[in-house]
Amino acid sequence: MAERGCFLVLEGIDGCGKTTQLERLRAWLPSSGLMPPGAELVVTREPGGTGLGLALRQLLLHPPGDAAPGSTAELLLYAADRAQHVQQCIAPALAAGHWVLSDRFSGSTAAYQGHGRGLPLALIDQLAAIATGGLRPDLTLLLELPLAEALRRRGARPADRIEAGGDAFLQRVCAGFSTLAHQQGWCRIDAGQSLEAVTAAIQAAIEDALAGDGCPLAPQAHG
Ligand code: T5A
Repeated sequence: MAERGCFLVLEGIDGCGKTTQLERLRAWLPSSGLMPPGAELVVTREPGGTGLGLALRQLLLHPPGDAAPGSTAELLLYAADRAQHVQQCIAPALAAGHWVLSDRFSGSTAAYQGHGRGLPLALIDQLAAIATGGLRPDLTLLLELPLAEALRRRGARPADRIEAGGDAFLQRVCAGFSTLAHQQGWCRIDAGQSLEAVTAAIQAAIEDALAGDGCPLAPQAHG
């Protein structure tokens, strides 16, 4: 049986550069010498890593007419997306020895619905345990960027429903991410540097985390 693969997650406020860095990791990781022979890299995201998830993503970010969810329904829809994502995509890939790199995971729910919307973090942890079946990332990398710079990078692109929550909401999310990183031992990356410097910092963090005994990496609290 193949050794379980490694599960890596990028987190951060909208516009911090996750998608850009994910593509750079997609190109770098398979040739980095870190992955065992035969292991493939599965690159995915939340919400929307499955067929069901794509439909939920549309409802969450671009709901039609009066279909916008309230905060509790929003929490449950993100949890449903994650449950399907873990069951259909992440867990089978890891079990087959492949590596999974996800743009967001449970940490986003704690930051946006917990710290941002003010829903109880203990409830969110319980829901995460149900949705993930206890699966945790081996390494969570937080791309930290001040909100003002994230908004500047978004530029004229229209805000989705979550981004439209306003600056105070997004500021709570930013602060929440930093608190979670501290509490849960995530790796913090200064995303305000140049693209190349951020990429180098991420690669060094992954190499450091893998140094020694390889994957699974040192266990972290719920990520
Ligand atoms: N959400 C998600 C929840 O509320 N709860 C949850 O549980 C989950 C899972 C998903 C939304 O759902 C919320 C959070 C989100 O609001 P999304 O469409 O998946 O949203 O997108 P975001 O994660 O918001 O991603 P974005 O595309 O908006 O931002 P990224 O991916 O962080 O940033 P990126 O790479 O697109 O870069 C943004 C711009 O900055 C430039 C890029 O070229 C681009 O123009 N850039 C840099 N510029 C200068 N220097 C650098 N170092 C740069 N890096 C990137």
